Amino acid sequence: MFLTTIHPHSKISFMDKKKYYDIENREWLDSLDYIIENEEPERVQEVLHLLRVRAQKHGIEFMRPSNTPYINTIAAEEESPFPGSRELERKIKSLVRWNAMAMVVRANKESDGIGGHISTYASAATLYEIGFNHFFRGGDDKHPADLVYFQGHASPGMYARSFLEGRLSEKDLHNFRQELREGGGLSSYPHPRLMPDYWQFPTVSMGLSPIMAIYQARFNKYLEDRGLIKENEQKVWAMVGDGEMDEPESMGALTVASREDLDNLIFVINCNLQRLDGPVRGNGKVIQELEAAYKGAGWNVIKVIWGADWDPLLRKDKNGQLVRIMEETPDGQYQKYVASSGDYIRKDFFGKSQETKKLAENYSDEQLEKLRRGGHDPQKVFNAFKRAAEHKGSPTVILAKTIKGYGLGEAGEGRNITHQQKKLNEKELLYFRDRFGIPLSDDDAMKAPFYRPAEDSEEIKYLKKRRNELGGFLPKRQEKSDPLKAPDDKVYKELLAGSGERDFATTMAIVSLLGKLLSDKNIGKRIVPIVPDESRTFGMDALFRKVGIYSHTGQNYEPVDKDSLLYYKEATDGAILEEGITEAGCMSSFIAAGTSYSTHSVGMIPFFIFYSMFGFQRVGDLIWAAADARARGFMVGGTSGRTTLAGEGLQHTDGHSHLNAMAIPHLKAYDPAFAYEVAVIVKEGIRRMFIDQEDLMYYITVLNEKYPMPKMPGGVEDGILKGMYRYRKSRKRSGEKVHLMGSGAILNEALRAAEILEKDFGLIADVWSVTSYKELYDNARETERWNRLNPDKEARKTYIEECFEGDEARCIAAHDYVKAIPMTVCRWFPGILTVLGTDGFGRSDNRRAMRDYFEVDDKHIAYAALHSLYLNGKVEKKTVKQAVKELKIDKNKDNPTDI
Ligand SMILES: Cc1ncc(C[n+]2csc(CCOP(=O)(O)OP(=O)(O)O)c2C)c(N)n1
Ligand SMILES: [Mg+2]
Repeated sequence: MFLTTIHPHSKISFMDKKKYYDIENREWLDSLDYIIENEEPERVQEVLHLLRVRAQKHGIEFMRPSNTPYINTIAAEEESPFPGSRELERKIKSLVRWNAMAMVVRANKESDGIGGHISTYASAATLYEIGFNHFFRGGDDKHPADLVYFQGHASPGMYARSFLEGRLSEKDLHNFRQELREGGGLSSYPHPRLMPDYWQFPTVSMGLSPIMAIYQARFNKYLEDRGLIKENEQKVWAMVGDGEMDEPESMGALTVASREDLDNLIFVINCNLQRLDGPVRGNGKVIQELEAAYKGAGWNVIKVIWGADWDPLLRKDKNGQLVRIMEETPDGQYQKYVASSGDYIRKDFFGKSQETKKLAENYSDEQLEKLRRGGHDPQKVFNAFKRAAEHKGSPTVILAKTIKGYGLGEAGEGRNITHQQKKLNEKELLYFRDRFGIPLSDDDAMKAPFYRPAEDSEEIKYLKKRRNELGGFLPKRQEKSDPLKAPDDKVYKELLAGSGERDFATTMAIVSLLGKLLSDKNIGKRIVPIVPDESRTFGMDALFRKVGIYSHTGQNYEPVDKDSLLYYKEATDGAILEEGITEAGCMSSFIAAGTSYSTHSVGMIPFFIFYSMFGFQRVGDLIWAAADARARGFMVGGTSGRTTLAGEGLQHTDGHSHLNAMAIPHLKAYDPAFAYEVAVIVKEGIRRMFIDQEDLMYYITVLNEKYPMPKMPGGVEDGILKGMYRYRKSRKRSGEKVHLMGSGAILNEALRAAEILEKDFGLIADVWSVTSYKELYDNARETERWNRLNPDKEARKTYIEECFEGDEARCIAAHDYVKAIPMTVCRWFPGILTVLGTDGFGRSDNRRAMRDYFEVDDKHIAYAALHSLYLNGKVEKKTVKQAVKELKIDKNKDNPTDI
């Protein structure tokens, strides 16, 4: 049956080459069809594999081995029948569409420029409705709720559905994006901080939702593997955009999901081929690009490209000409077809070959215009979701092709402007009404009213029944979790007692405390240490053996250091999340663990320990999202301080994470100097977050500089937590007085400066430990606000003012971060606060050299104190001049911020 007798280069060289190839193609395809019809799929795969190997042996590579043809993954004949009422679901979907559109149109009519998005949900409606009617579990006795990451810009669709479900009122919808109205309004996007009973995950910063979903799905398995929750069928769904896939966070963690066999994870990527400005891949094909990437990363990929109208065409496409054209047509051109007439589609698309031209002959122009994309076909989408939900062994991504602004017609369907479309004129509203059959008169429709059928209508009954059967409504967030029991106080004992003569670092203090907390009978199992490949840097390797590194599959190899005490132990019930070099991944795990009290009603205590420089500035947006998500936990910035981390230099030495931290609400930020301060802060954090259940996060910077840790003096706990306390009260009684405020390792510099000032210059110098400028700042601005709003009442004092009550001595603040931080509170200190800090790029050198360079060492603090007193008229000019000489202050040295 093969064509050996008519080889084009031999006997029938007269034949037109193309014709010959057509025959040859058909022969090959017929052979393949024969095997498909008569053998198992594995046999088909074997033959294809053999062909591929043979070709590769001759150096013929396949361009995209990870790509399948540009058609649906699920063949039409494999599909299961649709299990519900297509008709009723279509009607419900139309009503959601209408109300979602009306929300945006009305809000913008009332408040011009208030914004909102119509076209995103318009393209995704079928994906969501299939999810809501058939898959997304709401949580009941039998099944926990699925965790769904709703695409931020599709929020009007979610609100509109909740309106039909009777969960939101007309007034709620009316106040979309107008949250400050009386009675509140609906937040623009999913924000648990703003709607804590409704939204679970903040998703609107593109890329965060995919990475958070991956680590959430992994965390669910972690909880199962550690016996903290029962094994279950809970799914994590991430509903995301195709443009969003450009964010590095979106694609950066795909292999985590396949490596960990996360078959509880499903991504649904709405491939409407457009992002904000225009096409996602005008000259390429985003679905094919994503397929290759996801397949390469080990995901199960389901493409839903064509609706059922295409099935007969594809069945008749014997020579594969239609699929060839489908594959050769770039996305930009597909977008053009959306906005074109049937006549154009006939010529430009089907007209590319004789066979396809013929295929289109029996179709009217209107029929060609209406040929549906897969993502708008409920039957196709249902089957994709079903297969994804049933798939075992790997995560699944559904790539659904849709049209952005579907149903908007000339107002924006497939148009480049559609993302920004917020207003529809009367004609456009009537078009929308007709297209989706909304039962409104012309006059009514033109006012874009919200529309909900009667409670006992078929639509509402159906919709409620479906949700009831799936366990309840979504989106939904709950805060049900039992408060944890405080750890035994003995875990803090060693740190409170100090280290005697022994040099110790605050990093060692927190790691030692972490070890003790992990062994505590009350909360040991709830502690989740998270590290981005820095355990050894922080001396955490002792924990490897003790509690194990989590790995779903355990340890399938013999660790090279098995004989050592601290070997690299991976275990299915391991506690440590050793994420590798991904701060974004760690932060996503932090969010999953830190919101576990809500998502699983199981309070978990994450300790994310990282290189402080690669924290706030690297993953600041995820930290912001964590605060929005109401995550609770400890973030620990190790090797912090611009001059305290020796040797590493510009990219490593952190002198500003506390400045970033300042802007984050509900985040406590501490820069402790001593081990006992660390103990007091952690103890309080556990109490407030996990016993009193406040939605807070704690950021604690720890240092790798070693020095003897003092025993905790009496009565300082309150001050440690409020941000400062007097650590050393001068025993001198005569002389001019100064207060030296030190933080972190710079507190030691302040202590040495105090000695210099007392011994060599006859001053009285008290030394304070400032553990948190953020606390001081929060207290000061809140007090000031209260005073401003209560002019008739006696003014309250800020904590700083209370500390210096009746004491007018000048203060010098020195720390290892930028000067802007103490300056935020300088107003409440007596007189003028002198601030020393480490603005500028860091350097690699030893601590002494760097502290001299940045002017935060003992001598610069002492000098600044004298100078401040001179400005205040308390010491004479000659004393300052003498100090320059004696302290060897270099007046001509470079300004560290100039370089
Ligand atoms: C990190 C980030 N950058 C930019 C934006 C602004 N933005 C909002 S939607 C959007 C386009 C989204 O395109 P796509 O993901 O394809 O979603 P679609 O609306 O097409 O479904 C952009 C750039 C954002 N929200 N987050
Ligand atoms: Mg898009």
